[in-house]
Amino acid sequence: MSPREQVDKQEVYVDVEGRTLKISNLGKVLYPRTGTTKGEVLNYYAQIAPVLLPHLKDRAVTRIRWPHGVEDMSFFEKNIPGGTPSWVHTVTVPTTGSRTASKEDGTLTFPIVDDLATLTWMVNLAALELHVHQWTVGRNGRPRGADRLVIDLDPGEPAGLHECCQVALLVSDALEEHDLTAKPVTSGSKGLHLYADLPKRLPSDESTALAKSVAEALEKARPKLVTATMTKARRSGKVFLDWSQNSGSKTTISPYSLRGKDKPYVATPLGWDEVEEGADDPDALEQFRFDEVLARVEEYGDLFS
Ligand SMILES: [Mn+2]
Repeated sequence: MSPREQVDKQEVYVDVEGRTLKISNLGKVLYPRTGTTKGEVLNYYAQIAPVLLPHLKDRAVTRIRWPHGVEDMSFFEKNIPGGTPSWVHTVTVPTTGSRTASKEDGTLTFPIVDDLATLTWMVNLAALELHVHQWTVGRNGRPRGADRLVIDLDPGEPAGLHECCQVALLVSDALEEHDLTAKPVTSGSKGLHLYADLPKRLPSDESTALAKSVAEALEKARPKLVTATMTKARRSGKVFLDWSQNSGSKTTISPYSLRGKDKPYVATPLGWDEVEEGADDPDALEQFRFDEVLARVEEYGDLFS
């Protein structure tokens, strides 16, 4: 979809793995600060798909859409939108407790992004951010337990990525005591996410409890650097360990998803050597833009695999 005459048209039809998709407004600028167009966003997702799709596999996806670009309004979307093609795979789950935005029958129907056609269809709707649950969907189409744990490291100013790296090393050691190996990913926003594959699936309330106990133990051990409490006022200069994203109703930005920030930053898997450098040197690590992430994958492969 690169030829200029196509870019200038409002709508083009593209064939993606045998599906015909109508793609619109390729020239529309979605990131005004960098002039990044919807065509470039679609191109990023097409190029990153080989490493992104395995991490979206079998997971219900919540999207954040910016129809008029990142300087305009955005909205969260859980249910599949009207006009969803019949070939898009979905999972329907009951809405319980804190789950909101339910349909009248008390369920939510999420899309599952398991191929390039579904990814392209979704990104064409200006779904810049793809957020996934930590539980997966089984072959029978029903939700299973969580297969991984996530801890979200959110820095409270003036803390930043540097402090997140220091705390990530502590969290990694703490998880190792539970025989869990942490994998670091920049959030594409201010912080860092740590994931650990679970040796056996856990109900979401159990993985949440495990993450909470790790966070609270670290808060106790390093109270000047770490907080496990949501309250913003208590975060100043510290790193908040958000354990709550393991909840069955919550989602975290997927590795390799773009963010709807002022620049096209991406949630980027890191090597632990990079985290160590980031912990030593405040200037060593910054959030990565999409072009940098494509170059990293070219060079290192998928650091999250
Ligand atoms: Mn966060």
